[in-house]
Amino acid sequence: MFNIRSLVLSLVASLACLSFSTADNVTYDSNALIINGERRIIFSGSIHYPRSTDAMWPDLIQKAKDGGLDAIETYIFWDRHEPQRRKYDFSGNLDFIKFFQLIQDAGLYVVMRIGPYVCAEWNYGGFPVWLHNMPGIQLRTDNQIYKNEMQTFTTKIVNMCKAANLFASQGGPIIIAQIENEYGNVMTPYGDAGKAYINWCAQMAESLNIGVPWIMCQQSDAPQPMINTCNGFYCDNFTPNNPKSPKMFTENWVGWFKKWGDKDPHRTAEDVAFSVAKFFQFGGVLNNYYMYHGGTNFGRTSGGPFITTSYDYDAPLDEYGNLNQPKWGHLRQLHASIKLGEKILTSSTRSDRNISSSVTLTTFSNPTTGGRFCFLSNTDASNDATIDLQTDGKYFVPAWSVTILDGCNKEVYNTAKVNTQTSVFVKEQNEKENAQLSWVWAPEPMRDTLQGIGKFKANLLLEQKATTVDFSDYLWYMTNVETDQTSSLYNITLHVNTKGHVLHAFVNKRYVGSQWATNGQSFVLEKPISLKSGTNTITLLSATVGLKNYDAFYDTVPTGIDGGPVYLIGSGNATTDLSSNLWSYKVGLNGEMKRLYNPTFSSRGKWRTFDQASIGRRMTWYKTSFKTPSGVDPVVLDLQGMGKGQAWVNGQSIGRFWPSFIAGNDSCSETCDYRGAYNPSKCVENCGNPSQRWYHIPRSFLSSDTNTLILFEEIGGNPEQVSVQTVTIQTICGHANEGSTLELSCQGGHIISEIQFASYGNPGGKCGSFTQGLWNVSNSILLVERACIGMESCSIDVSAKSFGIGDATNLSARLAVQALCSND
Ligand SMILES: *[C@@H]1O[C@H](CO)[C@@H](O)[C@H](O)[C@H]1NC(C)=O
Ligand SMILES: *[C@@H]1O[C@H](CO)[C@@H](O)[C@H](O)[C@H]1NC(C)=O
Ligand SMILES: *[C@@H]1O[C@H](CO)[C@@H](O)[C@H](O)[C@H]1NC(C)=O
Ligand SMILES: *[C@@H]1O[C@H](CO)[C@@H](O)[C@H](O)[C@H]1NC(C)=O
Ligand SMILES: *[C@@H]1O[C@H](CO)[C@@H](O)[C@H](O)[C@H]1NC(C)=O
Ligand SMILES: *[C@@H]1O[C@H](CO)[C@@H](O)[C@H](O)[C@H]1NC(C)=O
Ligand SMILES: CC(=O)N[C@H]1CO[C@H](CO)[C@@H](O)[C@@H]1O
Repeated sequence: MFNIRSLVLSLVASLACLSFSTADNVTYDSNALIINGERRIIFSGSIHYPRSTDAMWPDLIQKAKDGGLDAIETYIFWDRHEPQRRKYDFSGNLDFIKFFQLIQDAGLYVVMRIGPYVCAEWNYGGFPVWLHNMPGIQLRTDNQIYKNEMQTFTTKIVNMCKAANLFASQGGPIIIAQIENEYGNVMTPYGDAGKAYINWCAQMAESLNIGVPWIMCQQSDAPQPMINTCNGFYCDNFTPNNPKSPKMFTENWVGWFKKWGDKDPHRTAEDVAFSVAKFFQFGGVLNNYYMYHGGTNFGRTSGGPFITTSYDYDAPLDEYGNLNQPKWGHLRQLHASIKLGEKILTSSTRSDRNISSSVTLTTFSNPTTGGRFCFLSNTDASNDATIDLQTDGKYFVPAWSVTILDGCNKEVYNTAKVNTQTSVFVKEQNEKENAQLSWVWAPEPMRDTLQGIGKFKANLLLEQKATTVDFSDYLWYMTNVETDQTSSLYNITLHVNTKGHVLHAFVNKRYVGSQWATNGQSFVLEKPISLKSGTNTITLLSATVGLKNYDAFYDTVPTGIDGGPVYLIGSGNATTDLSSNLWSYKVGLNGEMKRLYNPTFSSRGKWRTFDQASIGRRMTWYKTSFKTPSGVDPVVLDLQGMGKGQAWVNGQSIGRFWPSFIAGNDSCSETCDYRGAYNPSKCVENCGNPSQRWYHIPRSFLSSDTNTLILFEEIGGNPEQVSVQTVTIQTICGHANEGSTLELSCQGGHIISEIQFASYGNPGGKCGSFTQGLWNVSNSILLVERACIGMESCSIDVSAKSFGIGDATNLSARLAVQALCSND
């Protein structure tokens, strides 16, 4: 049948296309992304829009641009956008269209990784849990029910982008899109169905006609024309499966994620730069930092089990959006240096010459223009090298570093020579009104559940996420046990097998104990209990702490008591199996249902005066108010002293907290050697302290004056220690070599108020403990003070001339500075 409406629509659509003369044509070959005929190398960085607030986006995007990025990458988070089937949410920090438009306004491109499986240490890998409950469904395989849902969601996202003209082919910023995610890593157990699924993904994606290339990461058998790409710490050895595909590094892990109980990960700026430089040395075309800004897992979005609320990732922009120096600046200089060679790198033949077993000179030369660009790498993890390139010069290449030679004869960058400032942040409490917060508290109403009264019943122990549909972290399992005169009532053990993540047990309304496994996996709770004659009520509260997000069939991994078994073990090991008793169930906490976390509804709670007895209570709500700290510095909540729970500011969740979970104290060391292959246990910090003590309160969550803070405490803590603080840059340090410029900068409107150390000569030590060397220019401090005091930022020429000792450049001379930033 002739369809006049679709004809009109397609006319309108083609007219719309015509009117966008700025449409970008994105193609590629093995050496370049080609945008409107221009051969490009692309630096990109991951910023996940729901891990910050829309108010933070413009600043993050600007800092990414200032850092020398061409593009911003993000996943699309299905579980947030479709929390209930066919009920969508694109509001607030889920408005990815606005995020993309802001990126375009800043003049940057977008790499859109739809997934819609995203992993990302995100709750359930980004899948909505209702998907799991659809009858007959199997996720990430050749299953029609799943494929229909995936196609419906993917098409919706693509259509939203098309409607807003966001694809480069329409004049928009999106230059690349991704379907699926790291499927190749887990594909084998899915067998032939997995292979069929990945082919279907490719065809489905292609059929959406977006006019820009599609990629699949970690998919070595990616069906054409999908471009397979690499994720890891180093990808210089990676080769795409099609010789015509550009070599792309979709996830260069700049640090690592953190779990409750973990130390703080740290990957050095030198090693990240080494990884990137080597990638371009061996023909890389696009490098994406995962993450560029990691941000925060607000609410219950963290994956798991046991991913922390902070997703800082040791990224170039820290959790709060501050420059993480020297990483941000060192990479910025790297980008500028590689871009010097962009034309040559994207249009030349490459030749490698092994100078020794660990030193390689790579030369890109353009036969037409005669232009040359070189990388000189030293992959030895302990020995520096001095390389004589004859007429092209002599170069000192430290161990585990790459030197970039513009024109093959001028060192413009070395990955191990850091010329960027280090910034040291402090957290401080500075509003006198907030010095002593005054609290009230309310017990979580548990009368019903402690009496075994739930909302529905079953003769088995249910799997948790299928039962709660992840509406809450909490599921109550309750049953009754009758004892007659002949049963023994004492010395009984309650024995519960659970798949995790945390379990609290009560018998006859009395708390008998809690337990969890250090890794969030299965464990057995065994507690001595006493029964009474007659009816006894056993109440078990199971809590999840982020649903699993990775591995083959991860989505089917059970949580909660799921089948148990649950036993009562009496004298002589007489065992009563309660697993197929009649169990009563209730999803969530009464306080959650009443929305006690929301100031508008919190009057539904029975708030009581705080006294010493209010400290250390399990299953307790706490409420206070605080004044918004002045200024623009990021605001954090110091939850030292609290146990485990969730925190809300003015009704908005700032995430789960668990500061009582202490990181092990065994593997931190004072020194961190950037040399040698990185792994997440290398250079860790914060041993023996809470895995996460501070929790970000985005300023957009705050009112102009007074705010309500509400905590739910599950295991007991002391709110008297809680404090509202700001994150302020305090000390900045810089270290630069002869011939370079040392740039120093405070952030957030602060100025340089004191030069604590300055030495032009051969100073030693590091930030916080610089020392004078064997020689120095005695008025170094005066010269630096003159250039910097009272300034937000300053730059100093590191040369003999500017330090007044003539023109003779002393190649070994360096300048080290330590300065204080302050408010006035
Ligand atoms: C896009 O560019 C490629 C070459 O890079 C060219 O073959 C193709 O015709 C161009 N397409 C459009 C629509 O301009
Ligand atoms: C240089 O050495 C590496 C191994 O260290 C080898 O893979 C590569 O082929 C060598 N390149 C040349 C040009 O000899
Ligand atoms: C319970 O066991 C302890 C030893 O484990 C024993 O001393 C005590 O008498 C027992 N109580 C009863 C009531 O059986
Ligand atoms: C009860 O079982 C435990 C562990 O299975 C065992 O160590 C213990 O000896 C048993 N006790 C009796 C009295 O059988
Ligand atoms: C490290 O932790 C262990 C147990 O967590 C403790 O016994 C030990 O004293 C701690 N060591 C230091 C140096 O803090
Ligand atoms: C240059 O550096 C050396 C040490 O490497 C030092 O002894 C010498 O005094 C310096 N020269 C000048 C002109 O400062
Ligand atoms: C070895 C040397 O020259 N040290 C000098 C460095 O500068 C300070 C003043 O800033 C002098 O006190 C040292 O003697």
